[in-house]
Amino acid sequence: MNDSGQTVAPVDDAVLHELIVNKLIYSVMAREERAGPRDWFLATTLAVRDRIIDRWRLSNAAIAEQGRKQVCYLSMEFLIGRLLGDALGNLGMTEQVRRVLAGLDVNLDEVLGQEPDAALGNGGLGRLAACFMDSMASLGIPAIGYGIRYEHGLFRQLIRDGQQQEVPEDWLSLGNPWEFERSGVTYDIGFGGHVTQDAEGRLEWVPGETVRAIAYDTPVVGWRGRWVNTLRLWSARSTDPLHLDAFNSGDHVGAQLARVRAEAISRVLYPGDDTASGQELRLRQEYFFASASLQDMIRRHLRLHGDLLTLAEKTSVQLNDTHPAVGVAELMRLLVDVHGLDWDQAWEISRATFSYTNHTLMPEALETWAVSLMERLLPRNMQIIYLINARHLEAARLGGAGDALLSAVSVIDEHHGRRVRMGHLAFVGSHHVNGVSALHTALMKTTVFTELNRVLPGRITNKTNGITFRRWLLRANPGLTQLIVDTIGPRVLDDPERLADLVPHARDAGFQQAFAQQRQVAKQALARLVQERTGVQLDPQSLFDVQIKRIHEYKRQLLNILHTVWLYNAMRAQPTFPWVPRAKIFAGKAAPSYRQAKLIIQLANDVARVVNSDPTVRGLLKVVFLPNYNVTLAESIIPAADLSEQISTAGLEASGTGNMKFALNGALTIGTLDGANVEIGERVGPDNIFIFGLEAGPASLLRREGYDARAAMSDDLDGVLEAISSGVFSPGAPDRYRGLVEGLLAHDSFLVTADFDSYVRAQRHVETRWASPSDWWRSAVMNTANVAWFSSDRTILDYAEEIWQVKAAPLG
Ligand code: GL9
Repeated sequence: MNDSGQTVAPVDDAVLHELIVNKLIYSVMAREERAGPRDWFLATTLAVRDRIIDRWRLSNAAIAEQGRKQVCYLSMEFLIGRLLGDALGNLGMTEQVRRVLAGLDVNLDEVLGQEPDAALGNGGLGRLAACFMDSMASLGIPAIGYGIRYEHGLFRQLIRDGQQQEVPEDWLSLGNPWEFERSGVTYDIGFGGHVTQDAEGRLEWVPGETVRAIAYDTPVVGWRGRWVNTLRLWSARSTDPLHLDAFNSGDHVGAQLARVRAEAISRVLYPGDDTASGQELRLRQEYFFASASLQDMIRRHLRLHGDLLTLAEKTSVQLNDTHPAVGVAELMRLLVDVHGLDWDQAWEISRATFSYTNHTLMPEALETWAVSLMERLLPRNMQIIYLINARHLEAARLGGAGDALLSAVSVIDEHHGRRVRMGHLAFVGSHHVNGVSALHTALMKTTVFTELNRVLPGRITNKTNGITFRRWLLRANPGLTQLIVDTIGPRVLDDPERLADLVPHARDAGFQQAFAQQRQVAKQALARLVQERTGVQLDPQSLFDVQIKRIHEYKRQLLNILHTVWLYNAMRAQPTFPWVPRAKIFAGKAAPSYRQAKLIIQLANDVARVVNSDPTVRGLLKVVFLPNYNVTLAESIIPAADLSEQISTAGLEASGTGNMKFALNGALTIGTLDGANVEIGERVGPDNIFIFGLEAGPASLLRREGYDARAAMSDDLDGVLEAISSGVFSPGAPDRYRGLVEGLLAHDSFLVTADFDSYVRAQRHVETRWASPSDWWRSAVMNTANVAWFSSDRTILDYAEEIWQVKAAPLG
């Protein structure tokens, strides 16, 4: 890759060699002759990290000297994956480090493979936060990502007898060379206790329990090293680690209980998927990181600017979903109770500081907390929420709102046993509220936030998601990147809009062939990986049809499996038909408590076993479920995909971001008009995407009215469901899927059967296109050429201009 245009002073090979070897000797304490790949990973990372630190300090100095406004991105999840490849790529050092390591008889790819995949997130929401961090650093937008340093990230998924098993993930077990423990940056976080009043009538919270938050900082280096931001993750420590009396009197376990309880807060990431867990520990996590982050923000602001009245001019806090929404009450507590501002002033500052991103409309995912729990765990914050709500309702009443409207916009839900609506709290406490795709934002206004939007109009705005091209094209697909650079020049590396220069090449047979050749290379690599991990042999010439994402009913992996069974039935019925050879590739994790999602994983595996071992399909159809989907695996799969499955029930996928990664790498999308698929379709053009199924309006109507699958079912679908429910794929347990099929027929909540025929037709169009390579590859090129807008740099610039009012200005 192009190593020019760097702003970090280059070192020559001999110097770099020495830097790495010195780290090996003095920091890893290994001997060159006996060092293993893990030692080299540590030594290389430490050497590269040193290159980042000077820029990091310059970035921090620039913020202080120029008094620049800073973004605080509050997120429970940062799904960052591996960092070394990112850092090398952004510093333009990949080829140099490869060369230097080769001189030491060490293979860079093997070294990169040593890094654990940091899975501090569940899915799209957490990965978005990671892409945003890369973009903010690349654009030179001063930002701190605030989150939790989970000791255990998302569970590792094993597939045993076709079923998901969860094993704890252990990314820190061998140490983390990226992070800096900041033992001087700590805050005390209270829980429980009571609220007292002093002689002047001032309220004070006396917590019953205190937990200490300790900062761990990771540098986030931007493209060409132009700017370095901080990812600051909080770890929980007990303020009372050992009851020595109890310990000395023999109670060795009891003596540590307080510590265990406190440190549980940052022990493990909740493996929830779009659903609020309703667990007390989860609320403790949310408050813990929101409070620590806001205290840190205030301390920094006072150090740099001396006066909290200017807080909103110098800081913008983005709430990534409602998980940090308790921060709205916490900032008020800090400003009023701790720093002595009067309420109205504090509220004005607070609302000018916060903005909130909504990521889902699924009713079960809208977080609420029982008032009783809040009162017990966060008594002062609960009082503040009441005060915020009282003023908010009073303003609405003065504006003419009647009882029904007041009840709908209240932060307290009085209908389900008194609960705090965290989305409402975030909405009321923010100056902007954004959705993550055009469709999603429109639906926010007509569903969950209809009434709030009426009472507080103009707050809702759209910011369609994006992805960092540096990871998802430049690093994940170096072959295709090189082809693009050779064709339209290296400027595209800095300016994704240049991708449009590929349009004239879309019809060029030579270019199409070169494009297809890169896909072939990626497919061969993926086929090797699939063989290693599952034993299934894929034909790299076959159409790689890929669905990778969390397993969820609304994402409709089931629809894809039904099509797989349809193909299987059809191939057996017409063995001589010229079928398009296809590999159906699935990967994804199910929330451990989500039974239906786990059953869908089992069905995919059962179908795979039967289809792959049936000689009558002659290898024309293969099915694989790749275990333990994560960011690293996605980087291998996406460049190898021909077809991208984005088939959620319309209206239910807020945006999707995998859809953008596939299109960027030239896969064609088969999808519903849902989330960002709509905007992808607008950009690549209707001829270069396969759209099917009910649209959001009719789908929601049908879901409300109830869909009678049995009455409307085609013979094709009937045959598919019959095969599954009669045990064709589970001969040892013929009833395994009877309930699943009966459920579909009784109440098809996600309209799987309703969209089935339309989906099968769209899949036929896919095959027709595939059968004509020049048409297929023209469409593929048109995808890559037309999705520049989905760069997260564009998304972040939109946030910066409209919501945060911060300037992008990298170091010179
Ligand atoms: C999600 C939406 O479901 C996605 O459609 C969206 O692309 C991302 C990012 O905006 O946010 N909301 C959500 O709760 N998750 C999303 O992926 N879930 C997980 O991250 C598991």
